[in-house]
Amino acid sequence: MKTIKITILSILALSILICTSCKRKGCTNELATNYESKAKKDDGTCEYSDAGVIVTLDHKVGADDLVFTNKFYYSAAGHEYSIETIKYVLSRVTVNSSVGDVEVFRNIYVDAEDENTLTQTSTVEVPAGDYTGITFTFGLNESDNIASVFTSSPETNMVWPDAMGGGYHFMKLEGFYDSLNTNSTLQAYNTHIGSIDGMGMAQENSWEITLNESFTVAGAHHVEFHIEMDIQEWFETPNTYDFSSWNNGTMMEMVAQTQLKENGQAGVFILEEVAMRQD
Ligand SMILES: [Cu+2]
Repeated sequence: MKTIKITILSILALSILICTSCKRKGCTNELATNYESKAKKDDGTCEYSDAGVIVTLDHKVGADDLVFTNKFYYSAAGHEYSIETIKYVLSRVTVNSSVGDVEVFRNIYVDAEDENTLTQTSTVEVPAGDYTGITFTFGLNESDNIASVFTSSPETNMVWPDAMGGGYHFMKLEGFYDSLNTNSTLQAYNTHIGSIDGMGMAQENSWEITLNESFTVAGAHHVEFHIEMDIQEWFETPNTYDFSSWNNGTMMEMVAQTQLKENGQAGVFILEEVAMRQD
């Protein structure tokens, strides 16, 4: 009787042992840092490494691709216009999550004509986890908009006159438009935006933009944000911006600055995609 009992017990013990080893638990996600190739059942212990951040900037004009100089676009005000230059500054680029935001860039300088500025790689990594989107400032906020923020060219070429408050242009968007009144003669437009504080005028012209999209960083080597600027939107919504309403420049035209600011806050920037890269 005793022998039978022992036999039953050892069979039981053996089967438990076999069962445990055949259903070994552990992390079953190959992208995790603690992936266990022999694990059959995931026990929720997977851990992931931090991911680098890449921001790419894409420029469109309505439905069209941006082509410099040789292409004319139609503005909502009825002008044909070309684009010769588009340079701008974004700052305090921050990836958002419910457990804490991570600033990945303090400043980004973009020249749409310079390929090197269209892909920006951060030195900061974001921890694995769930995220809700990305926030950045168009231009430089009041405390950041100081002379020492940029120290070398081409960024320093964005300098804003001291008499108008100093700091930097937030954007230079320039080209030519047809003059509806004088017919075929092309006129230059200089859409320059920056914060104004001087010559009897004051207006803060930087603003924060949040682009929401839920994503999870888990096992990606890089998380890549594809941000698009729709240049047409600077001139369209909610204000129909008319190049011919201003003289050569807009820097001292408060109404122009306000129209551009309101349009910029509306729909100029779009988050096209958040892509996870394994490389
Ligand atoms: Cu200017």
